[in-house]
Amino acid sequence: MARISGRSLLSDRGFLRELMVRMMTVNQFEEKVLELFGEGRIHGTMHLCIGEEATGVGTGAALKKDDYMLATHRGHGHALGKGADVRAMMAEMLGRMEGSSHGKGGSMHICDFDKGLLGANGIVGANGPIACGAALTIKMKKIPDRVCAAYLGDGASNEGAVLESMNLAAAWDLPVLFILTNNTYGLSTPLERAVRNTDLTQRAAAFGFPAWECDGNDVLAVYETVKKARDYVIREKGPVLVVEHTYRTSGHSKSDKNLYRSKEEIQYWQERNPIARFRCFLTENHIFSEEEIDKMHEEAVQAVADAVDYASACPEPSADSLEKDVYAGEYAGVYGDGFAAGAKGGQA
Ligand SMILES: Cc1ncc(C[n+]2csc(CCOP(=O)(O)OP(=O)(O)O)c2C)c(N)n1
Ligand SMILES: [Mg+2]
Repeated sequence: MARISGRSLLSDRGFLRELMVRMMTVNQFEEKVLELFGEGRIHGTMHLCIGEEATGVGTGAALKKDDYMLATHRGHGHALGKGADVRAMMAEMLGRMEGSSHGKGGSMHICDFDKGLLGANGIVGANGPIACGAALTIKMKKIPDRVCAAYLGDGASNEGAVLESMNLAAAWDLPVLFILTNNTYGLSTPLERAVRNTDLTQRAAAFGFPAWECDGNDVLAVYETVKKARDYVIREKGPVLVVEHTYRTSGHSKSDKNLYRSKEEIQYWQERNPIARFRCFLTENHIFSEEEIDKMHEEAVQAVADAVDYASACPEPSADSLEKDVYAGEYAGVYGDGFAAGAKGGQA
């Protein structure tokens, strides 16, 4: 089993504990929503990040609270990693009023503005342009020490909108941190069938900005790499790309029958999952005992169980609120008078 980096962090037990509890919470959240979906309590579809827990948690830990962040369709771990409220997320999954989008969005519309999470997005690649907008706000308002982190998948990295955003962020010196989670598949297509050049860090070089890559199943490597990249964005006032190599052991979405990959391949990665690896690291280095780590697991189980109890007791949105919270019009003022005038005139 590959060694985990991060020796200099060994003495910060509180931080290491927090990383582990968060990864376990992401994992428990995923297992629980899968169960609730099976019981018919969650509608639509959802994309789980089982096997990728270190990417959202390691990245989120390296971002500051006020940093903006945009999650993908596979965004539960991104959101929880940034500190999003578990109860509000579960309420959203169950379609309740107390959900982060008042129960009208579900899995792909999780947001938490207080934590900088501007939203998850079901449109593959859309985070690129939105990140440029958020980063332009940071730049124009001269907000100090803030970046906008945009998650993208390996599949999304071939979208025109993403490549155009990378160019724009570079040309306009925007503080965008592109976080590319390379889980080696875009739906059922392996990376090497989608591109000739599988070195995704070279995307950044093409547009004139730096990139770093890391083992995305090693939570400390992710944390250290994103921290270094964030520092660069702040110091140099321009974009950076981080490529986090990982693997999704869950299916692409609820309808995936896993026909494009072997059981052996999935099992290989299950054995290298980030939570098991971090457990080994913590016990082998005598930082925590097995019993202490079991307690962390129990804490995560409890947090998710509490969220389900809370969400189950919340009301569903009423039928007469069907159009509320759905269209941009009522928020037009947020974007300034120009947008509001356009919206009223039917042109927005
Ligand atoms: C613009 C757009 N095209 C296609 C889809 C359908 N779709 C949903 S997820 C997905 C694969 C995305 O792959 P990747 O970016 O690698 O993210 P991953 O699912 O692996 O996390 C596709 C093609 C979509 N939602 N949006
Ligand atoms: Mg992918």
